[in-house]
Formats: sequence, structure tokens, C-alpha cells
Amino acid sequence: MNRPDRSALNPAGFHRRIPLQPHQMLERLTPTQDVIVLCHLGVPRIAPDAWSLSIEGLVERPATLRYDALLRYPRHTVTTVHQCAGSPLAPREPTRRVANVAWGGARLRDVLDDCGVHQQAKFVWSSGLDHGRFDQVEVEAYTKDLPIARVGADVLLAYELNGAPLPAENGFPVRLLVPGFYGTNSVKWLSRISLQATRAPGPFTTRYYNDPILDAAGRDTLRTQPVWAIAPESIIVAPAPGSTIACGAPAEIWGWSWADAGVGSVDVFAGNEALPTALEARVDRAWQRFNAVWRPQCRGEVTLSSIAVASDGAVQPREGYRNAAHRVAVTVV
Ligand SMILES: Nc1nc2c(c(=O)[nH]1)N[C@H]1C(S)=C(S)[C@@H](COP(=O)(O)O)O[C@H]1N2
Ligand SMILES: [Mo]
Repeated sequence: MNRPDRSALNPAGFHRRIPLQPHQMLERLTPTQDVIVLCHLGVPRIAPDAWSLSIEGLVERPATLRYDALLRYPRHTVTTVHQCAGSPLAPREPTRRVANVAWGGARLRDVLDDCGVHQQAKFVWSSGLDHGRFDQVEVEAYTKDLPIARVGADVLLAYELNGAPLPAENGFPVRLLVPGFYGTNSVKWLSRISLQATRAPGPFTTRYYNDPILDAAGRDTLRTQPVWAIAPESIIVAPAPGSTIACGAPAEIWGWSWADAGVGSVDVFAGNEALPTALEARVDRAWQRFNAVWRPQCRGEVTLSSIAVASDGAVQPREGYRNAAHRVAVTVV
């Protein structure tokens, strides 16, 4: 059915771009053209003066915010790791689709304060202007939720990426941006915010993006948890897979690590050998560089790996989860 009130999608349908492999993530701040793009339903094309955001639900004063009014709120910036959780159809598969970028926009907190949030509101529901079919399911709008306690200081109604207006694919003119949560929660082409007492219905909060909770033995407990906070993770940028390393001489192994809580330490391994590893402190919510020095023995193929330990003690798993350790095979000659 043709619905003229709905935004045109170009392209329509699932659309994604994964420009960089870990060994290509050389830059601290990812250039915009190298940022991952993930659109379940297509890319709406919206002019700023045709855009507005409705704020409704458990608020004293529901509002419709236009683009120029949004720009009058104080501009806030956050540099943060931006990571796709991977396919909701393969939630335990590591994909390492990640970037580190600067976002600019208005604080959601400031806008909500002007609307007066009711005490009973516990969740922020957010919907985009994209619509269509994903995995055989017909979707009216891409809708996500987050706990209201999370809104705090740095959840943004973002209109800038790396100091320029958002590209269409990344949510132009305005997207939600939840620093420290997986990208899936940061709704692009944002059109509606609704304050509610419960989690949002809809496929992207109920059917997809809920992880099975496993017990200590790795068995499914039949309970799930939403894919919200980014779990501790690290990637080895250099050496690249398949590199040849000279034996005897010191070689540097370096990469990036991140977690919602920040990373407290990283352990780098050459085979089973743990290497002394230095880690920089977190600035804002950016990823943190680690580096280790290795004096390889002359022994052929070696697998390098790294394990991040978050500041709250959570440890990156070796396998079986989306944040499982990254392994890089190199040859020592
Ligand atoms: N409206 C809408 N927002 C969305 C999506 C979407 O399909 N529609 N995809 C989500 C997913 S899964 C990710 S990983 C991020 C990707 O953001 P980016 O394309 O700007 O990198 O957007 C999220 N926000
Ligand atoms: Mo994603």
C-alpha cells in the first residue's frame, strides 16, 4: 500500500557498510566515511524543515520540537566508541564493527526537563522514520527503549558526526545517541520519544536484541537481557593478520579496548605467553589504546590475542560471545 505520509527510503530495505577490518582501524578518531552503517529497513531522506520530534507519554507537557528549536538548546559533544552488536539473528557471533567518533547535539535531559517527566516513567521509547520489512516481520517504525536512569548527562539528540551534519545514512537530521550502549539503541531519523513505565513492545525490543543469559556452565537459563551496555572488548590493530615478524627483535603489539564502564587493564598474549601491557586512561567515552612489547622466539606461527578487563571487573570472554577475544595469527621468521 502506498502511504504518502511516510518518508521515502533510498535505498529501501536492509542496508549496511562495514568499511574497516580491525587491522585498518589505525586512527584514533574514525573518519566519517569509514564509520559502519547499519540500517535494518532502509535510509529515509528527510529535510530539516520537514523534521520534528514529538515527545509524549508520561510527561507533564507533551511537545513537538522542530529542528531550529532543537538547535537552540546548549550544544554538547561526546567522543565515544560506536559499535554494532552484530546481527540480531546471530547474537553470539563476534563482528568487531566498531568506530570511535565525536557526536554533537542537544542533551536529551535538557529537552525532557522542559517537558516535565512523571515519576512513573521508567523507560524512554524512541522511534525512527524508517519502516518496512526485516526478517519477514513488517515494521511500522524502528523502535528501541532504554532505562530512563541512563539518560543522565550524555544521551544526545545528535545532529553532528565528527563536527559536520550527520550523513543521511547515519540518521540525518537528528538521531538519538546513547553513549556506552550498543549502536542498535541509538535510533536514527528520530521522530518520537515516549516516556513509559514498561519496556517497549515491537520486534527490535522483544524478538531481537535480547541475549540469552547463560549459567556458569554455558547452559541457557531461558532468561534474557536486553542488548544495552557495551561489554568489554579489545581488538589488535597491529600486527595485521598474516604478518611476518623477525625473531629476536622487540615487536610492538597494539590495539583498542573499550567497555561501557571503561577498561581497567588489557592482557595481551602471544600463544600462552602473557606480555606486559600498557593501557592509556579513558578520555570521555573514547576507546583506549593498549600496547605490549614482544620478543618473539623463532618458532613459526603464533596466535596473538587480547583480553580486556573493564573497570567494573567484567572480563572479555575467550569465545562464545559477541565480544569474544580477537585472534591474530602471525609468522615469526
Ligand atoms: N531508525 C533506525 N535506527 C537505527 C537502526 C535502524 O535500522 N533504524 N540501526 C541501528 C543499529 S543496529 C546500529 S549498529 C546503529 C548504526 O548506526 P550508524 O549506521 O550511524 O553507524 O544504528 C542503529 N539505529
Ligand atoms: Mo547494529
